Amino acid sequence: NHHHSFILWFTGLSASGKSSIANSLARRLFEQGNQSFVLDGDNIRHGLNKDLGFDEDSRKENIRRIGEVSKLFVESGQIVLTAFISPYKEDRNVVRSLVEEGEFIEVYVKCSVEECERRDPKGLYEKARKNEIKNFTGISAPYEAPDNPEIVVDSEQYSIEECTEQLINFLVEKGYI
Ligand code: GGZ
Repeated sequence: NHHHSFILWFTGLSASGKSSIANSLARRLFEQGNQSFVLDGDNIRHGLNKDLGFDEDSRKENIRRIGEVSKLFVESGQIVLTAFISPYKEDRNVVRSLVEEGEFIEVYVKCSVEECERRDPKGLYEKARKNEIKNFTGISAPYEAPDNPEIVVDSEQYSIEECTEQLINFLVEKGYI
């Protein structure tokens, strides 16, 4: 069962390192001759999904659209890396069911709320604590960790480079690249 196009679906809290790891992995893949494309808040929430907020229904619709776009990428023969919190199991499983078996690789970027809050690169956790941002994942909105992700990278314990290396090893071992 050999796949050349697939979705690497990163899920995890804000500031867990999803985008950094996805972008670092995309660079590594490129160096090895594998074209890929990263979808994240920068190119999706500021464009296609700029009409969506962060209430439960909006997040669901955010993930649904990203899933459909990712499916198109897979159909066009690409490797797509998505970096969204995607806090609901059900919504991630909907995306999983859109593509063929083996084409959806769930990557859980594991990092505690405490550590994400310590990092707080954009000051969002601080604002969430003061209730200046409502429905903030990990503070005032839920995050449902995956039960059976294809791979877990522990970004609390390991660096971006180490997590990237673990993902490359996974992809090689499973015959994806
Ligand atoms: C969570 C929020 C919120 C709320 C704004 N909750 O660290 P960031 O800034 O760059 O990443 C977060 C991003 C989350 O968007 P996603 O599309 O990944 O979320 S979801 O999959 O749940 O739809 C954060 C910022 O947007 N942000 N408000 N209330 N993150």
